[in-house]
Amino acid sequence: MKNTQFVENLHGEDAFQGFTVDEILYASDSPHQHIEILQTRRFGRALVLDGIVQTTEIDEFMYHEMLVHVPMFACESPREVLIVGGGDGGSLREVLKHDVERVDMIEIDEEVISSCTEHLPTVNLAGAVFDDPRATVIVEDAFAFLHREKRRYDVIICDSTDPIGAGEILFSKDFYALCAGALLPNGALSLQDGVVFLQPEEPRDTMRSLRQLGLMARCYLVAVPTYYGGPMTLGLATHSSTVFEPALEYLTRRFEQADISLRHYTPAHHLASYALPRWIQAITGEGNEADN
Ligand code: AG3
Repeated sequence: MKNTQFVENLHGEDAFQGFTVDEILYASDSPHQHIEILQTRRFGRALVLDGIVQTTEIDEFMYHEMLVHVPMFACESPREVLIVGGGDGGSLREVLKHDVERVDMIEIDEEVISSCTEHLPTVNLAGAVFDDPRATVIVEDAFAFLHREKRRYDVIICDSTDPIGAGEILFSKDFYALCAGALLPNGALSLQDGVVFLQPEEPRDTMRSLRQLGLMARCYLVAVPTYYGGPMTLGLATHSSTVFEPALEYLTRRFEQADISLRHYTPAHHLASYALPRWIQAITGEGNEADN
């Protein structure tokens, strides 16, 4: 490979994606991971953690809008929100478009926040999202935070890396149990669950754990060019059947009242993203919510 090309190794040697890189804007070993921010030729700037592409400027809105607005619009009036991870600030930016009172963002790696503030300003509005008076940024392991804090939330958004290294614990049943305990009765939890064709164990195991904890849980789909290998599964879990199955009229009313400007999410697409192809249903156990 020419050294102007970045190749992601998430799925081993057999299948991979890459970008032409015009400039390495940032490269550093933090106490938690290797952080790179690359100027790519076609995808804008890219955040890469331990060699795995997390987000790119050109398509981050697709991922962040679906991860955030699906749980936010499914709930009647979310006021208190928790973001787990999300150090680039993209999820926080989307949450703050809503009329929320408080957003706690628990990111383990301070250096992701500082490097993205400097080198990924389009994602976090040059760091302005972190300074919003409604936002509290806490640099801590989310597992330890949830274990200690007794605060409960309307919406919990797990904007995590893949279940490798520091991110692995965020896919454990013990972590989901802490999330379930921190979720208000009419609240919603969303999480990223990998590219289902190449990482089928992620949605399979996550759905099983969430349902074993007594939550209603489903996957919904988003196709983001940056995440190689077909659609990504996002997960949605709740204690409330109205949050689980919102009507189109309800979502449309919520969306119109919120009056926010989006590029990807629509109420109709929200519900469409729930409709899974048969092979993905077989992985996630859709239609079999009591499955253990
Ligand atoms: N977090 C999800 C990145 C997943 C990449 N993995 C993959 N392609 N399976 C993104 C963080 C953006 N805020």
